[in-house]
Amino acid sequence: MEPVLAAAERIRRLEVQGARNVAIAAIRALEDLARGTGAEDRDGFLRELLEAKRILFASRETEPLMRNAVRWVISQVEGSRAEDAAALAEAVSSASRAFLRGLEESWASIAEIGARRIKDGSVVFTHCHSSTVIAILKRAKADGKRLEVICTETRPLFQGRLTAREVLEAGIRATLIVDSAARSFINDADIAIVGADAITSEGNVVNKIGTSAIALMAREARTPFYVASELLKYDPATAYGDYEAIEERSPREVWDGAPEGLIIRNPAFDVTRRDFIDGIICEDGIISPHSVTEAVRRRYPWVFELARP
Ligand code: RUB
Repeated sequence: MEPVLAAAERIRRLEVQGARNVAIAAIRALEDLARGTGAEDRDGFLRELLEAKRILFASRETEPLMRNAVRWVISQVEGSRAEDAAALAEAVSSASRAFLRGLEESWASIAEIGARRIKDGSVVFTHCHSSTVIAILKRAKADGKRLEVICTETRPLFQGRLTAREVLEAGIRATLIVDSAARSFINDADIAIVGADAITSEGNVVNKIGTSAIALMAREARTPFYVASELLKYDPATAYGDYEAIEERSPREVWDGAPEGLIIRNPAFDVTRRDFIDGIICEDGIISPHSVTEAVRRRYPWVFELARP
């Protein structure tokens, strides 16, 4: 279980960050596990995969893309006729490759569609670090648009600095602000685009803490607010009645050495209601949050089947 435990630890410690990178790391861990498996038969191998699934699911709780990915890879192996370890490992590997290819294609489509929504000369506001948003910004630049980016620093772990660095490296002018300055700068933006960790069956979006306040401010300032997300960030458990769990992280991330007895709360994510989202930029195009369940049902029906309680 070594590669899986190591990947789960890197995910927990945020050495791997962002929903898409988390899902990719989890898939790669399954491949490594399969390649070095000590299992002697199919049952033993499948037991190992299920244990890996348990460990990966527990690493960060608000990551449905990772859960959908792991469920799908395991379902492909369960559906294969492979019996010996080498054939089973090959089944994991080919399912993983297929999944990652699909993810890559979705990512490229989202970049292309999102870039079209950015008008020449625009100022784009973003929050936290989303590899999907960065892909849109780079694509807009490659398409010849002149643009600049305002990014929040994103307390407590400053993922906004990563965004600022990547935007600058892409040759795009970037301004970094403290989170509490968002209202002062949202008027300067022509469009706000953020990523997503989870999309619920009602079309609400879970993303880095602070996102919902930015959506409210954007509405008040009449700045269009978009979410860039693969449809596979949809959490089918929410369609079956569950609430999306919001990860709460260590208080030490907020204040290491705080006075004894002080209560510090550190939720990693919050929920932005669909009414404040102008559109979800996904591989199907720009869709209304209201239609997200139907879009997922059409394109990825297995998402619901594999998560059935
Ligand atoms: C990252 C975050 C990102 C989404 C989307 O939070 O909220 O906006 O994960 O990222 P954390 P991507 O740093 O806590 O993981 O578009 O890369 O999937």
